[in-house]
Amino acid sequence: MSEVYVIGHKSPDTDTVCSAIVYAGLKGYKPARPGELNEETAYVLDYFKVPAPELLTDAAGKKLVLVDHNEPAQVVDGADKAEIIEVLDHHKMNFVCNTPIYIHVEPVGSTATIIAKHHMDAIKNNPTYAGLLLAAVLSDTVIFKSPTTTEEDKTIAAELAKIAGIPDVQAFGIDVKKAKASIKGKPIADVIHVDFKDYDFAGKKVGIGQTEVIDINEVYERKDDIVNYLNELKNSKGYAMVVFMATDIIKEGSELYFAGDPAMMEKAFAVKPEGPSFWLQGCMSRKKQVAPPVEKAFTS
Ligand SMILES: [Mn+2]
Repeated sequence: MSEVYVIGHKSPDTDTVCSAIVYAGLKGYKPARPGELNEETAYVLDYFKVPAPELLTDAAGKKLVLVDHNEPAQVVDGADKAEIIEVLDHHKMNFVCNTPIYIHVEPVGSTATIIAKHHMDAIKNNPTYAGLLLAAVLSDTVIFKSPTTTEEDKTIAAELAKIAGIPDVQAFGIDVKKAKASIKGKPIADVIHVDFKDYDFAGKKVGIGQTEVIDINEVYERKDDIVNYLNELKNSKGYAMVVFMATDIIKEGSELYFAGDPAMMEKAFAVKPEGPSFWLQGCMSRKKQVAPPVEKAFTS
């Protein structure tokens, strides 16, 4: 049998990378990533002394397990010429397959939660896997502050922390988040693309990026750069709309920058934008609070 790669979404994040590593380890497959690690994930892998998965930018001819995504626009290049044998995810389904395959989706805060829940017996004896999965749960749920968080995420995180020997889950979560929660000195293109997802909403290409910061003022200082870049991206890459969420994890809200028709944003969020951005208190989750209303605005 040819080798099976377990791979997460483009602009890989901690959940996508750690889930790929652990699931591949449990199944005897090979972990891979479709792009560069972000600083947070690099911090986590370094913390647990785990090497980065192999970089795979063309999956043509490979057998794949997709973790933490299923939107075709987010899948590694070449996947249309690959054989996808399984999908393990916690996002809404936008996936069509012409043969029966294993699909496992649960509405929980991270893919890591699903893996931990169903493989706890094996993870019990592996503090490194437990630590990687714990970091992924904390990352995706923004230390349980995101509205995507479920009771199951919290219970499983507590169990993983015990196995990994991490006494203070909150403090560990803040260390993980801090690793990339600043945009100081970074090129705006990098800030926007480090966590950027493409969607197809009723045939329209929409991109939504997100960054998390400890202090939103460092974002406000670079407002003009952000707005110019979003407009340039929209016009050069054929987007109908580009949105950038700058999420303040302490204030628990996001400044939403956009390039596109303001009427669409008004339709989506019931806020009349008075410029190229607006603040949404309580908005932390692209998956739950931004992508669905934008999709609805485009389809209704
Ligand atoms: Mn995830």
